[in-house]
Amino acid sequence: MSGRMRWWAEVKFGMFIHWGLYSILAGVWRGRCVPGVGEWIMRNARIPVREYEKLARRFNPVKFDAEEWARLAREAGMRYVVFTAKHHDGFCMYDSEYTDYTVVKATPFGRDVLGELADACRGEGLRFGAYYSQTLDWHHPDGMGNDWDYDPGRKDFARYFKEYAMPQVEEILTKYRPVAVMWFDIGTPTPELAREMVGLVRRVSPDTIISGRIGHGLGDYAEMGDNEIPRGRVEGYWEVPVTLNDTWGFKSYDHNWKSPGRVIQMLVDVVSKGGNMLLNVGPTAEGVIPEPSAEVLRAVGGWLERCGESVYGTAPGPLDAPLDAPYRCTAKPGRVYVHVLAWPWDGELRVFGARGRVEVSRAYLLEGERELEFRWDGDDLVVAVPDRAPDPTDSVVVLECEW
Ligand code: FHN
Repeated sequence: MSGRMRWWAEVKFGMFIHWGLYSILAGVWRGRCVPGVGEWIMRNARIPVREYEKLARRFNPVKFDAEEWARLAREAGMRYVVFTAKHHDGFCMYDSEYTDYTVVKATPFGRDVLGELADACRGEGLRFGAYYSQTLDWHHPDGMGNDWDYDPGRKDFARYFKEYAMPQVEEILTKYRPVAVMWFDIGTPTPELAREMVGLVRRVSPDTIISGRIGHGLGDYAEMGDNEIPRGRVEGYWEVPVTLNDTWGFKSYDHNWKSPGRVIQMLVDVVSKGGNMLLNVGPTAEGVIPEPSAEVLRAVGGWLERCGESVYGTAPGPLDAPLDAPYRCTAKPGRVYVHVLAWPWDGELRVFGARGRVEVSRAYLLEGERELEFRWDGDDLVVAVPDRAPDPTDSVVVLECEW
């Protein structure tokens, strides 16, 4: 295992934060609800740069409290945070010397949001990472993606990349060090440019992990598609970014929150297949993480507090659950954790195809350590379980075993 990946492979669960000027619009432009994710509103409504820029004068998130956000992440059982330093709209949520289009210089708020958050996260024992949109920049005349203000034929993307994006990434890495992850997105148009960016990150901050969306296979881990959990186990390091509702940036009318149970089951599913889950929150323009998100996160944290041993520092282990099985498995040396996501009505938990893969010496419920009888039936291990699920979302049965 490469040294810089060690912590990342252990922690499993992180917080993604999408926050920027788009949170002011919250999905509405000129009285019209704009379909699509909130942070894409500039592009989806074709808002001219000169109009969109004016939002900066209205950005005054008086309720922003970096420590509260970091505490929430910790209480949720998350172990790292990735924050949008610059998203596709080009607005910098940190103090950049390469543009005035920043939260520090262009808003009445005038505070270095990223800096405050980085400090707060570290104070809570969390690793801090920065998201940086290296390819799409709808504000910069040479950035990619804005064809409503700028003529794509006249853009010099390589100039933008080398003279703006790379220096900004260098400044983030040095000014806010240590940056645990540089979370690039979308991919980079050419392998040459991607390689230059990777070289820069390695030179300036060798321990920083580079997300797979730098492209061309050059990242430290693979990034799955948004909300795309693979069907089965995937070898190597990987992560899936997940929304709590149907947007990354705040939308005032998106109330389609996932339940805590759903989030826990998704997390366990991801971890059982060898990945990390980066769960998003989209704070409001006032600087508040919407209460429904916070409630879900606290409930997930409560479960992790009790059952975290079956998640953190685990690996997929010797048993793969069939796709439609009502359980998922994680493992540590000497133990397999069977996460029962739908409790058997007949008192028998059947672990398929376990024979020959594990030598079980003991079975018990993780919470309360209640001993459970077990027997073999053909290739399956059958564990006698109580009538009622100890936890309706995920009751963990521990198998002490050789594997
Ligand atoms: O276009 C972005 C999107 O706004 C958001 O940041 C997600 C998060 O994974 N990444 C891109 C789409 O994949």
